Amino acid sequence: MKLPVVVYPDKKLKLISKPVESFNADLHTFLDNMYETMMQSNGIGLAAIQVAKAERIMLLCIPDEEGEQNKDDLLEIINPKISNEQGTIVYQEGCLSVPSFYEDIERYESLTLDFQDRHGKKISIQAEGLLSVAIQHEIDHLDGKLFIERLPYGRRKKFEKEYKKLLKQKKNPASD
Ligand code: Y12
Ligand code: CO
Repeated sequence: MKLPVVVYPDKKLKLISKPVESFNADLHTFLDNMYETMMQSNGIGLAAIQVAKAERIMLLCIPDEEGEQNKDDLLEIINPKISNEQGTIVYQEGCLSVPSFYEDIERYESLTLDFQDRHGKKISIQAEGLLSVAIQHEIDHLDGKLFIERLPYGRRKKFEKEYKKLLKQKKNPASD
């Protein structure tokens, strides 16, 4: 089932998500629904708060060299912790909760991610490049932070002005 995506400036996106304690059938159904929502929305990453659940859950499905997303590459990440952050990378980020906006954001180039899978099993991976960027973007969601909050003052102001205009157009398309 595709779930509705929470869109900025909804205040839910500012909530700090809580750790998952039960790795039960309800969690598995929720993860399956998140996957459908992400894929049907053309996303490569989705955090639970983006579908209104304030729990430390995120999905990532990074495209391969041909740009295809394969279910074998799906990462279901629960209660993540990052460490060993190194280097910097600038990547143009987008977010399903901030539709139509893409901005260059600086992140760590590589990191170690420790998390639990849908059964509660502990997993550790090394990430670099786009995977590292996407992990940091989604962990920000779990901490109530959006990528636009990482923009310098001037770019953030410009974003707010353009976004307001876009929301107005969406509300009243006849006014353009
Ligand atoms: C780099 C890139 C992305 C992330 C985090 C995950 N972000 C996304 O998955 C964003 C997806 C997205 C999809 C959109 O829809 C289409 O392209 C059809 C989209 O388009 C519109 O809103 C109109 C915007 C974003 C981290 C790092
Ligand atoms: Co996002």
